[in-house]
Amino acid sequence: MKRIITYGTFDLLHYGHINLLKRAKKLGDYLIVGVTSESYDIGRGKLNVSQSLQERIENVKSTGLADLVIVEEFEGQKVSDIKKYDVDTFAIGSDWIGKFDYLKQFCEVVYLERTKDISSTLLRTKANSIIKIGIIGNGRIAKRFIKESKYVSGVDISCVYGRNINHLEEFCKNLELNEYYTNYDEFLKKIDAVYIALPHSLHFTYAKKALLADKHVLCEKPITLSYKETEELFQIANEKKLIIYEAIKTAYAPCFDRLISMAQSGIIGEIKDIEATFTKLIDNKNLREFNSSLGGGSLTELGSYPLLVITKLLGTKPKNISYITSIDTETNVDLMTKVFMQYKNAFATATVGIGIKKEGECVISGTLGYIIVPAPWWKTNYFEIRFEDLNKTQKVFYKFDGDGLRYELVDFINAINKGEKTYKLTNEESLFISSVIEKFIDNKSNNQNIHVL
Ligand code: C2G
Repeated sequence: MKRIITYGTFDLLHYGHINLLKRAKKLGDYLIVGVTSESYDIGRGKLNVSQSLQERIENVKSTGLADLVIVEEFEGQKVSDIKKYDVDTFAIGSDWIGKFDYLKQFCEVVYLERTKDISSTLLRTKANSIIKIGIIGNGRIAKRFIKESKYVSGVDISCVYGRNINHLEEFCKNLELNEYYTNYDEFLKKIDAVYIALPHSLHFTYAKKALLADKHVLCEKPITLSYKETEELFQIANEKKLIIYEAIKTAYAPCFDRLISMAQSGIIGEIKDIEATFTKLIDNKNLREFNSSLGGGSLTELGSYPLLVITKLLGTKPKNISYITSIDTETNVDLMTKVFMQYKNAFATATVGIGIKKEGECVISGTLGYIIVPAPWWKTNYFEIRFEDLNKTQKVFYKFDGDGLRYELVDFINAINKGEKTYKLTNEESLFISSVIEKFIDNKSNNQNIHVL
């Protein structure tokens, strides 16, 4: 008798899962299905699983395809299961290609082609339906986003929109997407929501069109380069009762949320100063980041992160904002920029650079002590709360899984499905960030109120 084993979460069981189980079953005579436990899913960074273990086991049993259902509790269990059940073949979807090659020393390993563009009609009527997301843009961040989406239950990345057919074809092939579109209206008809991963200067046009077509929008940061444009998008979304989120990944990360809560708890006293730095050297001047007509430059590229921590803790109404910048004569983009903000009772400095390198830390100073978040603080997973008496130092760790894009995606789909409004990045905060960036762009082009190094 040939024994096959496969594993999965099997949340909101859909055709993709059933197809997989059917084909796994056909590989042999006896099919064992491992269903992941809640704690195992949390441990491997899979978020937003909406059904309980019991319900998911029932899902699998209801297919009638499994001869035995077991629970997967820990990393490494696959090896012991294969030995214990004398398994001949381990089967899993092609989204895991290569990942389980290490099992080849114990049994045959088969990757079965994943079902593209799963049908969600079965689930539409349920409270937690699967949200079909279309990707706009086929660059680096779009790729990362698709990979991260595999760790979020309840989303289906259905298709991609772009302009260059060759690039789109390759993108779909590499990322196992079914469809691409070069016609935006056709693309919009296929989906519930869009993820916009285009150069900054194009965000507004595509986001507005998507909202007007009744689609929810998750837009890479900065959402737009102007206060008015950001405001218009929020207004349309509000009138149409749609969700629009600015994808500043840090804002949605669990450890960053803790950092903000602890800083606000009074543990370091009154917050008087924030210094946050993010530099990322980009050596290829042909890239978007060095193209000023596409909105390139240090502040547009990276400013959202330090401005996020500043606005979360000090608010949206500084009395004064000034800028110091170093401009690249060749491309006219800012290689490094410092934004100084003076609030009623506090100061803040945001430092960003794509052509000058600096330690990327964040320090929040108060009347009783300070919090230091070491680089890369924007992928927050650790911070220290320090006082005059070093013995009182507190160290806080909390994991930041993968590239962190999964967190914003979870909040986004929860907002769509459950109407949960996020406090993690409010419209007011996004508007403030847009206005600080816009003011810099205006000052830079008028050569006013700006110190050039
Ligand atoms: N699957 C598929 N087509 C889809 C969606 C999923 O073929 N459209 C497959 C997956 O590749 C996997 C199985 O269905 O083989 C279960 O998918 P999930 O519930 O998403 O579980 P997953 O996170 O892939 O678990 O130990 C757990 C396993 O490593 C994988």
